[in-house]
Amino acid sequence: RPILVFDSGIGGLSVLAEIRKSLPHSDYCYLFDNARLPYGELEEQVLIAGCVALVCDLVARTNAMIVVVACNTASTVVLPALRANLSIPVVGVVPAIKPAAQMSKSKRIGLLATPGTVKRHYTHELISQFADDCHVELFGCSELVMMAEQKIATGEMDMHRLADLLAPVVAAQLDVLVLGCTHFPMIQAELQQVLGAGVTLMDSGAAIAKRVVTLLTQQNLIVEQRRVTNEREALGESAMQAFYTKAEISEGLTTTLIDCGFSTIERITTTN
Ligand code: DGN
Repeated sequence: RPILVFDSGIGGLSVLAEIRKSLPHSDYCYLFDNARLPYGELEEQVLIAGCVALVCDLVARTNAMIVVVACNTASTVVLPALRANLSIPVVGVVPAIKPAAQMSKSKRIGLLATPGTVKRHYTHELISQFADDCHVELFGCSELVMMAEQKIATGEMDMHRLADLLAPVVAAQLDVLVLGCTHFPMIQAELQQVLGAGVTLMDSGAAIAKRVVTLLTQQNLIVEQRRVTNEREALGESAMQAFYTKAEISEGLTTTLIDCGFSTIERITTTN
């Protein structure tokens, strides 16, 4: 039974990479909901209804044993509805506000995420609960999401545009910046180059991987997996499937191959 990881685009691959460090021989399904990208611009109810329909359909088709919502924007609103509709564990992403506040020396930290995530009540609760001793600056930017998508599709990144977009972050003089969007670890080197070595970047990938292992261990699913995947382990590979939203599949398509570290998966994008 696979681990189903999903995001609006390539961002969740950063989370998948962390999970795979702990569970290298599991089977994975990765869902790109490109038809609705970027999630950061969507109304809450639209996001909830779309994610529930899509994920429930895929869980039924793949017999997934756990769902990882590898998207901060979706995690801020869809988890209760998903859990109400599924009988398997659902893990969400939480921006790394707590460890960032603990690590900060200057007590000036930032959250770089989508416009949706920075305005959510959920995020503000997290800040008052875990970072009340810090000055916290919030930056919402959808263009960075699209730049990360572009980088993975073409290998190109406009560093001048990136510097312009990050100018307010540089000006805020922070010592820790939370990457509260799973797309951003995919452009971590470029972000670090613009922000300089004095800013520590923190994401939640490792914490999510730990949570997945804990939940699967509690349900004895890791033991089952090892037994089932023995044959594949001997071959030194892990199975990977990718899915796309139906809307996309029905339109004019281009194909991009993404090397996600252990398997090359195909990504389909609409052209019209
Ligand atoms: N990767 C998603 C996140 O972590 O919020 C957002 C991408 C998007 O659709 N804007």
